Amino acid sequence: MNYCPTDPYPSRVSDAPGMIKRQDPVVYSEGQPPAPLNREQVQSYEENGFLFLDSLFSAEELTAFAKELNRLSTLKDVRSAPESVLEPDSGEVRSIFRVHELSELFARLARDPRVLNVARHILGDEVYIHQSRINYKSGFKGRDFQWHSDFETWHTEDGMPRMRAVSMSVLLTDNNEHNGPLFLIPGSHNTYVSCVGETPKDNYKKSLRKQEIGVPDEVYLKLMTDQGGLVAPKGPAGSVLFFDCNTMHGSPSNISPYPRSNVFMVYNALSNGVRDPFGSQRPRPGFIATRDHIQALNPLGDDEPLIQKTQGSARAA
Ligand code: 6CS
Ligand code: FE
Repeated sequence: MNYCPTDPYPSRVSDAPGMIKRQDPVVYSEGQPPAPLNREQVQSYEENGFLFLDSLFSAEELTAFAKELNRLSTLKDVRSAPESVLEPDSGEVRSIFRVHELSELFARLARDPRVLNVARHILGDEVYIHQSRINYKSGFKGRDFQWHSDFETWHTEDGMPRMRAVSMSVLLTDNNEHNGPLFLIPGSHNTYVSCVGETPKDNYKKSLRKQEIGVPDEVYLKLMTDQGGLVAPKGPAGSVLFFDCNTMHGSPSNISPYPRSNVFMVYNALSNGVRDPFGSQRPRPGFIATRDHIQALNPLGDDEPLIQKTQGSARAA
């Protein structure tokens, strides 16, 4: 176990859970003029640890996303691809990782100024994709995601040094109270919950299907919920949710007939690149945590529309 005595955010190192005050800023810059976020939006993100932007993408863009979503999930060998995670019971496709490289369309989405510049504003740095994924959460079969802080996993298992990363999720279907929306605890990003248990070897093979390690203690979850409440941002497809790497979140199973599919891009500050994991033995594979060829993302140019008329969306895997 690579226990680092100077680690400000130790987790899975003792049989007692703990709460550690956040030791990093939430919003790192004022943003380059014209800053993509206004003062109220920055304040709301800083206070809650997340920000919901309604209907950022157009109907035409959504049609292209939906087509790509379907293409990826029906690829001939998708179920055996390393990037695919299947539901533990039904075997339905639960997630596909590394979509920013598998799909030209989603590679461009990561660079769309409407979202990339928000990430650069919040993180106050050039950024790269630490992880991307589509969570399908299909009707009837989409299973839950246990309460967790992404940063607790990315720090412990991927070696992400500090809290200087933000998840951006585009709703590819409507997210409503019936189809398993994301639950977040406002304000929870200011507390790091240190979890018990030791990271098993190749934990990701299990945790991406059903997370059992790095799930915070229920006493602390109740404390944070009593303080901050529970929010489940709802809105039409095309809306976008930004949430801090340490905001506590989870989502219930989808027992409605309708899917709740979202694509996630995790922007990490270039100065916060992953190093040796702080807790587990071996780094996780590159399709879950970018480790090589880390370089800053450039926004799409005027000659690079997100939706290209004759777009080929496939990319060599
Ligand atoms: O382990 C991870 O990186 C993934 N697990 C969850 C539940 N959220 C973040 C990420 O997709
Ligand atoms: Fe998560």
